[in-house]
Amino acid sequence: MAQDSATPRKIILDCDPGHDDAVAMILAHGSPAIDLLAVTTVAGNQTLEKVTANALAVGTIAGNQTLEKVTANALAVGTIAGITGIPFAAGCARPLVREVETAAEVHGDSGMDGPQQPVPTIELDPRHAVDVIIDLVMSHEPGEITLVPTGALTNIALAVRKEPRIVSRVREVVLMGGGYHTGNWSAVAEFNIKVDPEAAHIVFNESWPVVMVGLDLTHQALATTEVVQSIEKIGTGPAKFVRELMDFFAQAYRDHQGFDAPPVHDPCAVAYVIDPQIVRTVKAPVNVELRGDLTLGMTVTDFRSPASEQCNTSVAVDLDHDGFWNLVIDALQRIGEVTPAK
Ligand code: PIR
Ligand code: CA
Repeated sequence: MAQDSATPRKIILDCDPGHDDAVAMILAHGSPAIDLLAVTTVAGNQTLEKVTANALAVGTIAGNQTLEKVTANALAVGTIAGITGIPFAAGCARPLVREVETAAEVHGDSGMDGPQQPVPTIELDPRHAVDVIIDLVMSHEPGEITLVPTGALTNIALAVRKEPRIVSRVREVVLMGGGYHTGNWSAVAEFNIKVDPEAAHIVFNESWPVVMVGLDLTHQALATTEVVQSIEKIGTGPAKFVRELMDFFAQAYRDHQGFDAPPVHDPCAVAYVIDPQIVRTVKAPVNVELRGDLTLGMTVTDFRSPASEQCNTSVAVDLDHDGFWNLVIDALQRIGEVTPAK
């Protein structure tokens, strides 16, 4: 039912690739349950320039060329199907109020260190990401488009301020960010929210449905040795690329966060859109702390009593680990080997 390709869910992926953003792009591209309308980028894991280049590179790999072929310069660059025919647009280069903060120790100098990156064959759309988001939402029927932000919420917040009518037209906002239990950028705040808390505040306080796929959930999405082996077995260029991303991410998470296996955050938000059975959620009010000395960017979640009818926020609590990774593996299998340009 959830994999019904007859009615794929239309999404806009707003990201900051990022190892796990890259996997989110690949899952969205390869899943028959998703119709990826656009990829937009926002500064976060690295500068806007770097994450945008990474988005183009991932689009190229997943859709057009194997990493090996590009690396070896054996074949001419092709421009065939894959993540083509959709806009890739760059958005905000810095948060609304605060200075840019990147996560270079986890994602490396390029923002996506590890695998060798191909020369992108995808061209950047000349429009600003905020305008691409607004144009797409306004030109589709109400309830058709789901926004999936996997970076700071700067672009989404600006889109709302520029064109408030998007709020009632967006089906839901399924974001990777926050958490109700623990942080990763402070004791209580998660990176995507902490780097632009004002933007997050705007997004959580609009009346659209918001699903917070936070660290409570994504720390269950571990790329274990078995997972990495199954990805390796696929044997294609894109699978090798993901495997190499996971190797770097694993090392970074071992060195800097004390994790045995890395949590692959961002595709969890896409997985929820594909099949909500894989990501169990609970309705609860969430608000973003903007003033605390110790708690800036905390997504304060109120579990005291059952949420009211008007509550527009829900939080992800339980992941079906195997179901999740099967979606990623299935997407990679469907993408298959990448054929050279004719
Ligand atoms: C930031 C990230 C991941 C790990 C650290 N330590 C910092 C990025 C991921 O891309 C994800 O979207 C989110 N931000 C997890 O905090
Ligand atoms: Ca991200």
